[in-house]
Amino acid sequence: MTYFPDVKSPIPYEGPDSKNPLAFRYYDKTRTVAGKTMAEHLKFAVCYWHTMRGSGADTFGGASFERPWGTESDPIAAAESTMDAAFEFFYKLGVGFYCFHDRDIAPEGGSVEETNYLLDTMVKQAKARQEETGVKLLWGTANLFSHPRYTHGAATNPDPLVFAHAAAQVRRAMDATVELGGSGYVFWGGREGYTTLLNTDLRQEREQMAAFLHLAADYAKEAGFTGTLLIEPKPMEPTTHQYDFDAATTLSFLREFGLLERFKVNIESNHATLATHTWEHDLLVASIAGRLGSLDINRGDLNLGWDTDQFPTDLASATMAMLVVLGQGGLGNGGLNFDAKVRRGSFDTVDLFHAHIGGMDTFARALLVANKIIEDGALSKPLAERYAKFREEEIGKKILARETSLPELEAYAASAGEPDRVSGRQEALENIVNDYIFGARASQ
Ligand code: XUL
Ligand code: CO
Repeated sequence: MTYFPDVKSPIPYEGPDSKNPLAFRYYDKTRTVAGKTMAEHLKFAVCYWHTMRGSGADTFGGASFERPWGTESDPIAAAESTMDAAFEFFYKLGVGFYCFHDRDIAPEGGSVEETNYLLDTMVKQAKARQEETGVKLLWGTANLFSHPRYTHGAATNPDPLVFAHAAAQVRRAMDATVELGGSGYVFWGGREGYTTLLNTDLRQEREQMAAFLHLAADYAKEAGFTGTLLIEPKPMEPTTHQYDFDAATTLSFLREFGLLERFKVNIESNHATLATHTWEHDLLVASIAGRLGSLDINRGDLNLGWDTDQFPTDLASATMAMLVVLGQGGLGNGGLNFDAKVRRGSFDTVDLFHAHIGGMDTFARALLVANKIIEDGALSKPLAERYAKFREEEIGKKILARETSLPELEAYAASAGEPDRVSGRQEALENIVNDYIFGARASQ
C-alpha cells in the first residue's frame, strides 16, 4: 500500500535551475557549509500534528482534506495506518526527523491505564518504523490542551486532579521520547494562561506552573532523558494572556523559579510575530542568554492576527534566523521543526511535498546566505565599528566594568562636550543584506 503514489522516492537534489516541483534546488544534504553538512546544520522535522493529523478544518468549516490514511473506525487501526503513511512521507521527503504530541500518534483511552497501553502500542510501531527508515525523533511533547478536562488549563488548573492528569501524561510522553531516542522534549503552554483576572489567582497559577516544570525536569532525569527540555513561548491563543508570552518573559519566569539551568527555549516564528517581535529578536534574546535550543520554523500572515502556521518561504526572515543560529554555533540537540500546515484549499497529498520542499529550500538557501554574510563580516564589521568606543575608550570600558559613577560621568560629559552625530546606516545595511540575498554577493 502506498499513500503517496505521485512521489518517486526520495526527493532528489537537482540544483537551482531545476523546474521539477518535486526536487530540491538548494537543500543538498551532503553539501558542506562551514565544516558541517547541510543535514547537520538543518535538522528538519516534520510535525505529525499538522502534516499527518491536520484536516483543513477552521472555525467556519470542518475537514476539507480527504486523506487516504486514518480512515478506519477502530482508533488503533486508524493510528497505525496514519503512522505507516507518516513514515512513508518522511522517507520520501528525505527528512531526518519528526516531532509529535502523545495524542497525535495514539488515541486517548477510557482510563489512564488504557491510554498508557495505547501509547505504548504506538511507540513500539514508531520504534520499528524509525529503525526501518533511519528517521529520528527530534522532540516529543504531551497534548495538554485538547481534552475538555484541560479547559481551565493543565498545570495551572484550579483543580489538583487535573494537574495530576497532566503530570501522568507528561510522564508517559517523556517515557515515549526516551524510548524513541528523542533529543528534545517540549513544553508549549497550551491553555496555561487566563482570559480574565476575575476568576484567576495569577500568583498561585505561576507557582503551580513552576512546580509542574520542576517535577517534569526531575522525572526526565529519573527516566534517563539526556536531551534538552524546552519551553515554547507564545503570547496569546488559546488564552488571552499566555504565561510564556515571549523569550524574555519565559527566561524571567525560569530565573524566578530556579529553572533556568534546566530548560532552554524553542522559538516559533509565528509566535514571535504574534508577540509583535521579529523572529530574530526573540531568537537573539534567547541566544544571548545561552538558552536558544530549537526552532519552530513556520511563518504568520501579517494581515491576520492569529497563528496561521504557514510554511516558511520568506528568505529574508530565514536568513536572519540562520545568522542567529550560526552565530551561536548551531542548535546542539535542537533542530528546525516545521509546525506548519498547508492551507485549507491545498488538499492534495502532493501539496504536503511542495510545502516541505519549499521550506527546506528556503532554509538551505538562508544557510548559504547567512554563512557568506558571516564569512565576509558584512554585518559584524560595521556593528563592531558602531560600538568601538565602548571597547576602545577608557570611559566605555569603565561603564561596562561598572567601575564609574554618575559624578565621574558628569565630569566627563562636561569636559568632552557634545557627542558626534553618527548615522545608523539602516538603509545601507538593508541593501547589503539584499546584495547577499539576490545580488552579486549571493553564494551559489
Ligand atoms: C501551538 C504550537 C504547538 C507546539 C507544540 O501554537 O506551536 O503546536 O509547537 O505543542
Ligand atoms: Co510550535
